[in-house]
Amino acid sequence: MMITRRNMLVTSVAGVCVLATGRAWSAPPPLKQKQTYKVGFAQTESNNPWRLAETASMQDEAKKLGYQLVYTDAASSAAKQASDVNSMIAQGVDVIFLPPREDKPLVPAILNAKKAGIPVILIDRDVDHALAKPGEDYVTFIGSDFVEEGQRVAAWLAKAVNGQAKIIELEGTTGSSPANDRKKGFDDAIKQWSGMQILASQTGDFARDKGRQVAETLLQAHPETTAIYAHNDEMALGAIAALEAAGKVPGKDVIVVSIDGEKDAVQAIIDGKLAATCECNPRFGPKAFSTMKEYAAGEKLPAYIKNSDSFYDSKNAKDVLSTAF
Ligand code: GYE
Repeated sequence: MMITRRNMLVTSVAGVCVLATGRAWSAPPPLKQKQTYKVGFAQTESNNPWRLAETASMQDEAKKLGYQLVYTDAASSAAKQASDVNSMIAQGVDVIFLPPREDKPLVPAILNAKKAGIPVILIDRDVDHALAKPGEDYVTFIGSDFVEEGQRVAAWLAKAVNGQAKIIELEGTTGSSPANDRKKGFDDAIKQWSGMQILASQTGDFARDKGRQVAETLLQAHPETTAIYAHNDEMALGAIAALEAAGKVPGKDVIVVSIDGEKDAVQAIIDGKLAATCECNPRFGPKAFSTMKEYAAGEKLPAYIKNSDSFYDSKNAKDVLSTAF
C-alpha cells in the first residue's frame, strides 16, 4: 500500500503529529531572532586544506557577525564528533552547524539536539534520510551535489580517454555522504561506455597518505591500470606520489582525476600530473549563517540548499590558482 504523509497523520497536537507508523513528526525547533548568538560548529577533522578552508570560513563569518563560535574538532572520530555535539547541547548553544563525518553515527546526537530544542543545520555532509530527515529532524542540508560531481568527473574522463580506461577508484571516508554519492555518480555514469572498467575500488579515507598507500597496493595488484579516480584531491596527490614511486608518469602512463579544487591540486594540473578536478567549494561561512538568519526569521527553507561547483582542467587551472584554497 502506498503510504502518503496525509494518510499517515492521525493526530495533530500543538504542531506535533503522530504518524500511523507510531513515529512522532514535528518540525525542527525554532530559532529566536536575536542580536547575537552562541553558535556551535562541530568539525570532523583538520587534516586537509578543504577542512581548514571550511573552518576558516565559518570562523571568519561568525567574527564578522559578532557571534560567539563554539568550535570543536573530532580528529577523524565520529564517536568524538557525537560527544562534541552532545557537549554543545549541554552548553546551551543556540544552533549547531554540523558536517556529519559519517551518515549514520551522528544521527542520535542530531535527535538529542532536537529534543533539547536546538536546531541543527547540516553543512557539507548529509546523514542517511532513513534515519533523520531534513525539515523534520534538522533544518536543512547545505552542500554540493556529490552524485553530480562524480558524474562530471566520469564524463570528463571518458571524453579524455575516448571511452577506454582501466580504473582504480580511491573512495572517501567509508559511510560518508560524499564517498557514497561520488561513487554512485561516477560508477553509474561510466556504465554508458563499455570500455570504461573499474579494476578496484577501495577507501583512502579522504587522506593523502592513506591514498598513497592504497594506490601503491592497488597499482601492484593491477599494473594494467590506465586511470585513477580519487574522491578528493588529497588522495589524488597521494596516488600521484605512488605512481611516481612505481616509476610511472602521472598524466602519461596513468591519468588521474579527482574532486575538490584545492591549491596543490590546481598546481598539479598546471604541472601536468593531475588531469582534472571538479570543484567542491568549502567556503560555507556566508551561506551557513545567512541560512541560519532566514530560519530565525521564520522563512520556509528547502530541505536541500545546493552549492554550485566549477570544474578545473588544463584550460583554466592557471586562472584559478591564486584564489584556490
Ligand atoms: O571533498 C574532502 C573532505 O565533505 C565534501 O570532505 C567534503 C569532503 C571533501 O575531507 O576533501
